[in-house]
Amino acid sequence: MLGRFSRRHFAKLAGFSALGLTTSAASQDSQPSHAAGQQASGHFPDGFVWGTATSAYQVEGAVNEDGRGRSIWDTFSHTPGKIADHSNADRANDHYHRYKEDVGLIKQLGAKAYRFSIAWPRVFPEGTGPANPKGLDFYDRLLDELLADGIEPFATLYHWDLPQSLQDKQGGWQSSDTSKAFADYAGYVAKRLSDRVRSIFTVNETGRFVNFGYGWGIDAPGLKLPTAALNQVRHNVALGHGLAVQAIRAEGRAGTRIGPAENIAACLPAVDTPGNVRAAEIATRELNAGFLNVILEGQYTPGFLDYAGKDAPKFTAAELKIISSPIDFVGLNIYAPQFYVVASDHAPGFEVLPFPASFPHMNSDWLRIGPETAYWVPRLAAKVWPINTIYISENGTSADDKVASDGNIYDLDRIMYLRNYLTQLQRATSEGVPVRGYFLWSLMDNFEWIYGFEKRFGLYRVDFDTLSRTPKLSASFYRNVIANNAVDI
Ligand code: BGP
Repeated sequence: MLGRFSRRHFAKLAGFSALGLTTSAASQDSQPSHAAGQQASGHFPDGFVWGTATSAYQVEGAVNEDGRGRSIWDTFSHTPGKIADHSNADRANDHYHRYKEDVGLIKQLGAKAYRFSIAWPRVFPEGTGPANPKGLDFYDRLLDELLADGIEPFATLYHWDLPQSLQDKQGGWQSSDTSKAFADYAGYVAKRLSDRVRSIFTVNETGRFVNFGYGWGIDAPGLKLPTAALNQVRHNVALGHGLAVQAIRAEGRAGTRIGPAENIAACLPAVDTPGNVRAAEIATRELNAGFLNVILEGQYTPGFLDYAGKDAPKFTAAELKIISSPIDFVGLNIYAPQFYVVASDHAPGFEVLPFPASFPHMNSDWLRIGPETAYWVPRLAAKVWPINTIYISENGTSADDKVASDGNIYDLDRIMYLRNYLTQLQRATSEGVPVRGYFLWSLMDNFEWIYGFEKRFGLYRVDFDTLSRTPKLSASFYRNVIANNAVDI
């Protein structure tokens, strides 16, 4: 079942995968679009932020401790048939109790930043109403530990673990009351933690959880809503993001930095010509119309609204203003190339090419290998939108990560993947693309949603029986990159 829902279906992301796809011939122009060879040394800019990432439900465990409420992922993972290995994250990595050891793992890498998420149902067990007095205690301890070790915390407020009662009461993100509840939660967290957390990601991967969770029934809450309702869900999430930005500005310390972490629809020129690069810019804007573009431009594109027709989200001008509240950075989760495009004479000016069956992928079927994604996606994003700070908020790969007879884990495929993506990212920074940091997914193997513990993305291998953590070879690779502030090309 799971195979049918690979991220190739991301094409349907904004509900209009067919937008403007014509059969016209690929553009044949042949001028290079930029000067080549500007990146010589493999070095990243001074002050580049090297980090790793995890999320609450995937690592914390302790789901019944200290007053935590239920989340939609507790319900979903306990529903038979939803998780490939029939697991759940009741215990996961037990990070809730082992956070000191885990901060030590970050330190051993030499990483200076850590992206984690806060579990909304720990803070407001029912989503709204009285805060749990113990709800932020764990994060207080975690923050103190990180800061004592000189590691800068980046907190994500919503990495998919919606309080179950909001789903039960009001259909979760189907209601704009959830957008408001999210803002209240965001303001509360900012008030309590922004003395130590200076950078906050609002929402992780709207492009995934809206479609997978509310459209195709693959992720929690497992709904299959019709298009109009799905577009409204996405709009409510965008509204929740905007309201949260305002609440954090109102309640948090001055200078708290805010932005989304989005799995941007990754559009790349199939062949690097000026015409195709322009086509990829158009595609970047149109294929991200439902979330990133409305946040950054303050309007739904005419193409999006035309395509949606009667299924378009209902919105007001005042909401668009809230949604596009100024932000400080954009986080881009970058894994696979999704749309290789060429120029087209037909509106809207790009054509998406089909993937050949032989296109290579990593251990996860959906994770096609396209290192240049790490170059084009930030470059095009910075061209299309007024962004002066980009973080790669996630990048990484699963691998089979077997323990060799000598006890080591020789994850050479992960190293190959990282080396190539980082080389392309360095190419972007050397051309002035404003990428300021990189968070490798993931610090350690964890509960990978519908795949359970079957897919391993960590730099550290976790034995889910003993919960011991062991560095893989890629941990040495990454330590070396961080130490040199350069990729070994
Ligand atoms: C992103 C999520 C992460 C992580 C990663 C791997 O979508 O933000 O939480 O899970 O991708 O993806 P998956 O577990 O679906 O293979």
